[in-house]
Formats: sequence, structure tokens, C-alpha cells
Amino acid sequence: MFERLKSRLKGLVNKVTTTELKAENLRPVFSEFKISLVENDVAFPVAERICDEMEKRLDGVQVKRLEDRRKIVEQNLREVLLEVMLENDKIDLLQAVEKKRKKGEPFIMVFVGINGTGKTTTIAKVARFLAKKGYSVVLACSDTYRAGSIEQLEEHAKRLGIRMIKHKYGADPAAVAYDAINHAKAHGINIVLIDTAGRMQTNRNLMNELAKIKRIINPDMTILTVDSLTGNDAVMQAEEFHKTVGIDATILTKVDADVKGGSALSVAYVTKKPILFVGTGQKYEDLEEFDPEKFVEMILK
Ligand SMILES: Nc1nc2c(ncn2[C@@H]2O[C@H](COP(=O)(O)OP(=O)(O)O)[C@@H](O)[C@H]2O)c(=O)[nH]1
Ligand SMILES: [Mg+2]
Repeated sequence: MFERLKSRLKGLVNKVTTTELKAENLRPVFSEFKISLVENDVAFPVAERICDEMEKRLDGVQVKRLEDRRKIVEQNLREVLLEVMLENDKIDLLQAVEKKRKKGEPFIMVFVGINGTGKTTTIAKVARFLAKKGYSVVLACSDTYRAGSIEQLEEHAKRLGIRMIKHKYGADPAAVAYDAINHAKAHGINIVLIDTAGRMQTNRNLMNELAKIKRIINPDMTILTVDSLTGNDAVMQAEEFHKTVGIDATILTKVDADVKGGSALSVAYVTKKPILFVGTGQKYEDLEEFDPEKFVEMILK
């Protein structure tokens, strides 16, 4: 996972450690590093911010011993990366769910994103995660568009032993969600997870439709799933979905296959919204809570 980003960061630390810490010597090193970040899916403004900040911090620092210098470089890099990752509010999902439960209301989550990013799979994973925490869950198949979508979600629901609310193909997605919410209210179910049809962030009509669905349902949390393998496009999707529909958090999928790693750094930065989970495989248990501190430690190791 993220091998290339890790190796570029290591290369940078080695190079800077043997460079005199003066702006004119640091500049070419960081300008090369900036390019290598962008090549590994780090969005340009994020790469620029990291490099500018590092240059500013290291310029004029006087340390003789190589080992001390390495420590200073590493420590600054750790801090700068964390700053980039923490430019957003943290979300405590379980606390938010608990708050609604105490009020006797279901917690409503709607999942959005383009086709194939892993919405449906992720919903099944999140359903299992929440069920394991002791909450009751109902699924809503508001993807009434894509052939096979109802059967796909239904299969997950069966395997997980939870209810799914569905209408026919072509039905109004908001009506399905509405039914699921009423079902949850009537049966005291804690959480409603709503699947939606995938759409391209560039399709105005479909994006507006999603904004409309959201207004009708009024969810507690809107989650965007982005496929980390799509690199810079993942960042564009995040920006556009956030602008048109409004999202509260993202889930980055397929990080198990992502050798680059930059999208994790960038998606949170451009949306200013946290990454809630990362998807690490195709099985239900392949879902990890995302922790920016641990992520930074991992890429610097
Ligand atoms: N390796 C890997 N594959 C995933 C992950 N999440 C989803 N997938 C796969 O991505 C494909 C598309 O997933 P799906 O949930 O149907 O996407 P949707 O169109 O957004 O609903 C499926 O083959 C999933 O098994 C993940 O975290 N890792
Ligand atoms: Mg789907």
C-alpha cells in the first residue's frame, strides 16, 4: 500500500539531510520533490503547500551532525503532512449515531459517488461495522437505475442478515429512501444506509437530481466514496460532489491496490472533510477506520 509515496518521502529525507539548509540549495530539491508528489497523485496545491512549508521551515536551520539534521527534517515533514491532513473537522461516527439513538430517531446516511467506486460494497461493509457495534441497520436501494443494483444490494443484505427496502427499477430514489426511513422509525431501527445510482461529477442533471434527493431525505451524513486508484480524478470528483451536493466525509476505496498513495493526502485537503474509512479489499471486514496520525506515521516509516 502506498509504496511509491513512501519511497519518495524517504528519498527526500535522504537528500535534504545531505543538503546545506539554505533556501538556494533547498529550492531545486523541493521543486523536484513537488513533481514526484504530483506524479503520485498528490493534487498540485497540496504538493505546493508541502514543499513551500518545508522550505520555509528548514531555511537557515543550523545543525552540524548529519543524524541530528535527519531528525529535524523528518520531524518537520511529519508536522507538515499532518497539517495538510488535519485541515478539517474530525467526525466521530459512533458518537453521532448515539446522539440520534438517544433521541429515538434513526441516523440516516446516504452514499454518493461515480459508478464502480465501491458504493454498494462499502455500504455492506459499513452495515456490518455498525451491526457489530450493536446497532440495528436497514438498507435502502435508491439505485433504481443500474441493472442488477437491487439484486446486488439484496444479496449483501441477505448475507448480513439485515432488511433492505426496495421499489421497482425506474422508481423515484427519494421515495425508496423515504420508505426506508419510515420503516426504521416504525421498527425502532437505529441506522438507515441509502445506496444511490452512480453518476459522473460532470453530469449537471444527475448531480442536481442528487442534490434534490438530499434535500428531501435530509440525511445526517452524506458520504462520498472515491476510488483511490483514479488518482487525480478522485480529487476532482471530491471537489465537484462537495460543491454541488455537499458531503460530510469521504471513504477512500481500493487502497489495498493503490501503490501511489497521494489521493489520501489530497481528497481530505481539497474538501476540508475527513476520510471516515478506507476500503482495503473486497471482503466485508476490509474496512478500516482512518486515522490521519497513523496514516502519516505509516507513510514515513
Ligand atoms: N480491491 C478492492 N476492491 C473493492 C473495494 N471496494 C470495492 N471494490 C470492488 O469494486 C467493484 C465495484 O464496487 P461496487 O460496490 O459495485 O461499486 P458502485 O458502482 O460504486 O456501487 C467491485 O468489484 C468491488 O468488489 C476495496 O476496498 N478494495
Ligand atoms: Mg452500486
